[in-house]
Amino acid sequence: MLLTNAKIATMQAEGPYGLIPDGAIALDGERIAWVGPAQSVPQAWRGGGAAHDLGGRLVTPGLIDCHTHIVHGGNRAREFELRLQGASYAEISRAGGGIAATVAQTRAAHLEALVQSALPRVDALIAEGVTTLEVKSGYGLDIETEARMLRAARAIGHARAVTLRTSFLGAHAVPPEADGPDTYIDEVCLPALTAAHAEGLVDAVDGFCEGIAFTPDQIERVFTHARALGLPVKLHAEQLSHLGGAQLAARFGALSADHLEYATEADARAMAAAGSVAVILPGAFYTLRETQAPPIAAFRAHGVPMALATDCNPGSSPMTSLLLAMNMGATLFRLTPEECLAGVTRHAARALGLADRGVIAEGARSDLAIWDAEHPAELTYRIGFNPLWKRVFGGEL
Ligand code: DI6
Ligand code: FE
Repeated sequence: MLLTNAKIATMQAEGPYGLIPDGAIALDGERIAWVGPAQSVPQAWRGGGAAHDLGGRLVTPGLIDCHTHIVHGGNRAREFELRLQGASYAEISRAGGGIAATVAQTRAAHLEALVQSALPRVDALIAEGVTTLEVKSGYGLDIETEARMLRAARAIGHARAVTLRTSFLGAHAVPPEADGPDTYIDEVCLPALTAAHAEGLVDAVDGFCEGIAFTPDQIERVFTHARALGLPVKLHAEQLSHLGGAQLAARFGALSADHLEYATEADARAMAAAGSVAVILPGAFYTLRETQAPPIAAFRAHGVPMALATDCNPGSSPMTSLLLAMNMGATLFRLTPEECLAGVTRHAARALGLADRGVIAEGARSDLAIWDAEHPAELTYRIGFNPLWKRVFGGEL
């Protein structure tokens, strides 16, 4: 398939957006065979059967939402009301609400219910050009429900034209029945990880390092186990306070550290040295009405790649729009529109350890988003408007 008459934001590192103003893309099934200026299309691809004139439309890599909790039972609209009346996220969590409330609803949902309730949210992301989606467990907090969440995630990957990547997040919260965090880690979380991994359900291991969740020492035990199983790690770090999670993640060569509102310059330096991506989650910052912004300037100065994601979850970020996350990244954190687009393409791929996507380049996966837009900055600039025309997933328009 040859796509012609396209404005292409390749997102290759050279030049703004790696832009080709009048370009063409040759797709050989699941892989991109060639991309370049219209006048240089290789002879073999000229005059072939399946040419599509895109009418000058904008083409970007398929978008990647690299941090979601999109599989979960129920919702927390009632807590949203309580927070508007003044209760804080941490207070609600200490009173047994918050993550624990979603755990109860997730445990009560069978596999098919988890899949069916997640699909409309997944479809909202797909409608915005998402072709790769990460999904975490972490609302089961027992061996069976953690596995069921991940099975639901895998089922979604089979039900829709989207690549699904899973992260095991057993260290998300201490469940109400547990005899303290240490016992929970040793007797539930680590065995749950072993079991889920044995079933082929785990692509990466995540944790929540926070006062209302787990200490760096406890997370380190989870990471050590992940390493023994040969699984990459990532971490919710420095979201509500600074506990040292970002540097712990860096020490383990983490794919990413996520949230990072309270991260420091030293954290940025450690993450740069480790090659860990900073995953910025403006939906949670916005929903929790945080005032401390992540240290974007330090990430920039130290060359830490920044990704952007929805953090779609029923508590701190009930958001199913990656385009809105891009707009928030720019307006709340002063990311440039180019950084926002790199954050949902090239850098998001890296946050998932995927080297074959996130750019339009020879050999990369044929995952594309085609937009009714003239310039890539439009994707970040608009609020609540979806200019997607079509997606290409694995070479299929
Ligand atoms: N940080 C978050 O923002 C979400 N999880 C996490 O570790 C919140 C999850 C929730 O409130 O249900
Ligand atoms: Fe999260």
